[in-house]
Amino acid sequence: MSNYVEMWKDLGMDLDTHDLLCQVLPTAFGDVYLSQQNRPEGMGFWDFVVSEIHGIRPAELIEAQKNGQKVFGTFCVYVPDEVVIAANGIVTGLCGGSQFWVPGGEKVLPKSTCPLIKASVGARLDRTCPFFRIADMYVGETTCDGKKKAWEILAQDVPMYIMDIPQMKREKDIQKWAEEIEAFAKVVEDFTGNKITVEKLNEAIKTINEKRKAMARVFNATKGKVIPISGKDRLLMTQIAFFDDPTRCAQMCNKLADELDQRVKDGVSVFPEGTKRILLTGTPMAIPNWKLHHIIETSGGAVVCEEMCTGTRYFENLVDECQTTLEGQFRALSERYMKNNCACFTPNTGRIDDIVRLAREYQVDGVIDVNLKFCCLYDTEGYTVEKALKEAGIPVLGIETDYTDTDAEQLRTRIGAFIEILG
Ligand code: BJ8
Repeated sequence: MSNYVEMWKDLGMDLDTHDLLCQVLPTAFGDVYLSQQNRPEGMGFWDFVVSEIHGIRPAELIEAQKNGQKVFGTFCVYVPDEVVIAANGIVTGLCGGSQFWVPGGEKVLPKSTCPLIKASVGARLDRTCPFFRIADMYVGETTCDGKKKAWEILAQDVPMYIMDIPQMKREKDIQKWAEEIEAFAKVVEDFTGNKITVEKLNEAIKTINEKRKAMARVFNATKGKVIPISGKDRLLMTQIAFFDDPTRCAQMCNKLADELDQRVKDGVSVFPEGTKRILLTGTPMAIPNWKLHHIIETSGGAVVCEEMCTGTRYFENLVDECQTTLEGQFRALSERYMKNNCACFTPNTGRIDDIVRLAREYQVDGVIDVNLKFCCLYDTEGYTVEKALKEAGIPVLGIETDYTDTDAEQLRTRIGAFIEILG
């Protein structure tokens, strides 16, 4: 990584501890990513971003702050980026995906909290993540209990706004979410000092729709027999999409998708024929959580799609661009975001339908339903997911894991055995 020490010092980071993280990341990335053969050239952009992960984008954000822009840190795909962008703000994802941050979270949270929450809180409290230091405001949501309580801790030293998400999807819930989005828009206007107009919001809606379409193109490339990109590479693209500038993200994804389309035409696959096609479903995989993809793709499988928030839930469904009033736009945003299917909703039949649909669209041989330890929502929903898949005649394996490597060998054995029986 280039020299960003002065910037990290100014951000009040714990440099000694942060150095330890900077030392392990390149090796982990080399082992998991650079060891792959015949990667698309377009992945060079994402490799570069990872090599500068705590430098290049944070430096851009700080520059933007100097020019008067505000940075909003978010933790969930229900928070509408469009509203922030319409007020000339910037959104950055903040979810932690490394075991490195978990002990810091465990200092204040019960050990029986999901690793995603522990890592996110640890990254903030240990002062080892520049994105947490840079964000002017955090935006939480009332999805799961662990997050709700974590917000109270994070709110102690950063302005925190919490969106109250409905737990069902009736008409009145969709209307309620539209009202929550409107209330959030007012907070964003006050915080940035910028008015959200119909024109600005429409422009922001189009920007994020373009990003969604570009990401969808990359995913579409793995629907056929030829698999031109590994699941690991596609996951990296998705993980970084949460941090990057949305217009640049769309450009880079489109460029990658062009290359993948050409590869498909030329019959260039990154996996040998007969590799088993896997759909992953479950809890999100925040950067740098590459554990499961790596195990699957070095055990005779290829992850061709993720029904996850770090997957299809992030980009499927567009926001209607034809609304001419703010009220109509807030409603259109609500309708799109409420099509997301998080396990915090009840009933959540939309997610079950999505999984079966995606399994067919991506012609998978089997589904792996993954749960982050202590996420009781996805764990419980696993029962319905597995039942539906069995009824549809699609093989399924349910697993639970965390960010440590202690279960890696056991997972390798179970996943290897599952892949063995497919087809
Ligand atoms: S929309 S999945 S990003 S809430 S894994 S922290 S649910 S205990 S991350 Fe999520 Fe939004 Fe839902 Fe997606 Fe809680 Fe479960 Fe942990 Fe989770």
